[in-house]
Amino acid sequence: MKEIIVDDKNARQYKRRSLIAFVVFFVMIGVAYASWAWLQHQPNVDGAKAPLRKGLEVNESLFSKLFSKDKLAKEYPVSAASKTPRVNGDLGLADSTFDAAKWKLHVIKSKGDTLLITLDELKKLPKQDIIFDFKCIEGWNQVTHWGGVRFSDFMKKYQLAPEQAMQYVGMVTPDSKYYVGIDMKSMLQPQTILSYEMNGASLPMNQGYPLRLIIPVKYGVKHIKRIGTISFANTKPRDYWAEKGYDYYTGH
Ligand SMILES: Nc1nc2c(c(=O)[nH]1)N[C@H]1C(S)=C(S)[C@@H](COP(=O)(O)O)O[C@H]1N2
Ligand SMILES: [Mo]
Repeated sequence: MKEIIVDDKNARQYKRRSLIAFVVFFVMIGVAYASWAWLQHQPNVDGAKAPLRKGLEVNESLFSKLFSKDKLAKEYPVSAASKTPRVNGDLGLADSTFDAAKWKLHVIKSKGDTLLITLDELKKLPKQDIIFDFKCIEGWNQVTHWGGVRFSDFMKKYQLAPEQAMQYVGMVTPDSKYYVGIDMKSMLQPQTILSYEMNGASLPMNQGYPLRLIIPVKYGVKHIKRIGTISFANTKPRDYWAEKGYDYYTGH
């Protein structure tokens, strides 16, 4: 008799637990659906839902803190560089009215006045070569060889100290179709160059003639080809791929 009572109690307990598990399961499905529905109603910020953008921003500040000015990309011997580097991305390069002979780099200073700088003037500054593993977020990488002027030397030469004290650099193609925003710390890395040479020769048109950015601590998206204008800001300049939902920072 005693046995039966115990069994009965166990069975009741078992039934109750199954019921609880069942209810919890459906409540969780409900919560998951409600969260998803809520997210759909959140505004977009820079191409990502606001709460997710917040997550990206937390990542970003974490990375900027971990990232020190001395953390350089690995360099390679000239012999390791690809002879025929891959061409990827032509936004901002298709403008048929672009006249390479008339190109000048526009530098918008913090007070609003603009410097116009020719390629010959840039070539008079000390030349820096860099051979590094170029990485694209699409999943390919390649050792490539570039030459140009260090961004930090460029800032010194053109007396851009007030601008250098600002937090971000914005760069735009002459036709405004491609644009990047980059933190000043990364721009001032000694490996970051305004590049006018690839494999010791003038930049090919499709790789950004006459001037592109090479910034080895960042993924390919930030290496803007054919820079038209450089500007400075304490708020994030527009960034083509960040607006499509990619991480603004994209360092590695
Ligand atoms: N103007 C411009 N610059 C650009 C791009 C672009 O579409 N337009 N694509 C970027 C991307 S995604 C990569 S991976 C590199 C590729 O450089 P490459 O063509 O020299 O390989 O350029 C970057 N710079
Ligand atoms: Mo890329």
